[in-house]
Amino acid sequence: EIADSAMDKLWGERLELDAGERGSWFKQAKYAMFIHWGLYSELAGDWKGKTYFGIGEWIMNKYLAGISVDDYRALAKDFNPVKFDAKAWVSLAKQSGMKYIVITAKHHDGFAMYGSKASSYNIVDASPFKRDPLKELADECRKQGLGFGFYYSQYQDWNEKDAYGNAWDFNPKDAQFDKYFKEKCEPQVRELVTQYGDLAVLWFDTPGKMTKEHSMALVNLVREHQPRCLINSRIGNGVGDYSSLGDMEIPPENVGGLWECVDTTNNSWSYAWYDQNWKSTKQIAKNVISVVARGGTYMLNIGPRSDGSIPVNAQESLLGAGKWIKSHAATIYGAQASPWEKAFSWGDVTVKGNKLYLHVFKWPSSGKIYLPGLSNSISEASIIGLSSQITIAKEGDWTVVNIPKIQPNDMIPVIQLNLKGEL
Ligand code: JFZ
Repeated sequence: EIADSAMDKLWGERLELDAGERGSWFKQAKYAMFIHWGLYSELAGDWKGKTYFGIGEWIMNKYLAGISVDDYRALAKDFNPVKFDAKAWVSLAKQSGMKYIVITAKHHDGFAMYGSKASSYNIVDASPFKRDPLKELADECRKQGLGFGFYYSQYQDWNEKDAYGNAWDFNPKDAQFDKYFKEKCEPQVRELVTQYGDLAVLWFDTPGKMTKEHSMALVNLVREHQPRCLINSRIGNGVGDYSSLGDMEIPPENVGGLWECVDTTNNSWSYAWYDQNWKSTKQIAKNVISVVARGGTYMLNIGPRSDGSIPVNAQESLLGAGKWIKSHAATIYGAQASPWEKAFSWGDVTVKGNKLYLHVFKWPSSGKIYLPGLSNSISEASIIGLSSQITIAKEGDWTVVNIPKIQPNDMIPVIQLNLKGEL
């Protein structure tokens, strides 16, 4: 539990944002991979034999293990992800149905996971690995046709005494944020937007007390070099392109504007040795559907180990969900929010043009699905990928969809209704 009142405004706020034409690809993509990977992955939630449950990438922080800067920096000497395989990571995302990848270039701990000239505290210069894994990922994403983007902690940097939120004192009196900003933050963001090809997303985090000038300086830097790159709302001061909602939150009702829900495959962002709470294949598919049905994008995180391997349980759940998503692609990619604005007891609805997609999470044993207030008549009804018989009846204001009493053989069956006329 983080109690410091200085943390109050750290997370940022929910805003309705829209990037206009620049956001059109985002409305299509709908599903992305988030990756938290850094020196904290090496600790995996454990410091000197004690486990700190919860937010593993925060383990250095004074509210968790309170690791000194020197002790933490020493972790870099052992960071050697010999099993890292950009091709395998990108293939996993692709086969899971994800359309872009966002990875931690620098988290709050301040360690750059790429070759940075602006700070020698980076994987190429301070670790035995010597390679730039993020360059390899960027190139591989381009090769396999996925988008690529960076997470960058612009405000908190616990390695820098001038950045907000150093390891012991969140707001030291002699801190000169502008100095950190000019000497590390800006130069590193410049590296990221100039040395890795086209970026889909620059994902900032915990804006805290960022001034509008500082937020805008980063926005302008991104725009100058990457005019098509989207910026998330955690840049602060309302100047982003799309809104990142609170972590792991699927909103109960439709949300307008461009937004995403960020979530994890288990309960942790970074790799945690103890966390086996893996989401099932069905849960992941359900979450993708539910977020799309509310109007958003789902960005689902994995936490690779420090050796570069990805827990097999995470891979299996993702690939299982991917198999379902790929065989129901039309109901997810580019689909829009449910006209009913919230979920039904049996499932949830997405829309494309004059087509309604009824995703049935809990098959009703009555063999009937009731849709309230739909005035259109229906020209065609089917179950995607199956030849089951479906009939439609109207009972007053209700449209009754008559389906088989037994669930057809699909993890989440989808009933497609083609409407006559506009929705
Ligand atoms: C931030 C980070 O502090 C955390 O380590 C992780 O990277 C996560 C994705 O983002 O934590 C947050 C940020 C915002 C909220 C919650 C946790 N929020 O808005 O609810």
